[in-house]
Amino acid sequence: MTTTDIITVEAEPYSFAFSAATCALLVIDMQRDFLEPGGFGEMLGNDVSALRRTIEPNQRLLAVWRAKGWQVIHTREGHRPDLGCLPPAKKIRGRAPAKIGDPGPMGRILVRGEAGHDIIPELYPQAGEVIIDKPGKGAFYATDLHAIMQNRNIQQLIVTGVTTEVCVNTTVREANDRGYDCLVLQDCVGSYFPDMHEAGLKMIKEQGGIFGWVSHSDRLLAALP
Ligand code: TIU
Repeated sequence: MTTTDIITVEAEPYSFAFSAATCALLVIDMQRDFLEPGGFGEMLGNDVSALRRTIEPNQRLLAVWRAKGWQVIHTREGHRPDLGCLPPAKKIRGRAPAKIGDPGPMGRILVRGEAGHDIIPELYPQAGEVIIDKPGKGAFYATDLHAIMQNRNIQQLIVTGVTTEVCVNTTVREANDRGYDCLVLQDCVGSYFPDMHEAGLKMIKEQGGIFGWVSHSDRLLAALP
């Protein structure tokens, strides 16, 4: 097998084909503030166990991907310490008592450099893996992700992370409009809300895969050489 050989994964609405040379694993926002008890997500009243079920399958996939030497990109949602990249509209949205930039249980909420903003230890990036710090829900908006993908000739993304209907969906839509193919792994993405998770996956794969493909990490792993 060479990295240019085509790998075909069973997926919906039909099989997804990629070559390892032009594909990256994109792990979205697996941050302590979203996944850990005591973080921002839980402070807002959410059940973090719904997200934590994605940790194990992501670990399994990452281990295989890394062993093959294939490309990995991580993202983190958050803002500069001076909050210069935080739109006032985003700060006040939701009328929550604790806002982005305020002190939280793991440092200032969703501020770069704070403990809660960082990626959970179970999926911590390794040397050589790209980390994209993004101020929005989508990983392309106001980041250099598109440039990095162009420079590395990445044309397809295997997408995992949280949350299915927010940052995963926004990123897949942004990628689709830039001409990239995305395969979303249903067991490796999660939402605080089961119905939103299901709807988020459906929106991607309906209408002939209008934004991309949906599969399961078991199917992807079974397809790998
Ligand atoms: N990463 C991500 O999805 N950020 C969010 O704010 N998600 C919510 O579900 N709120």
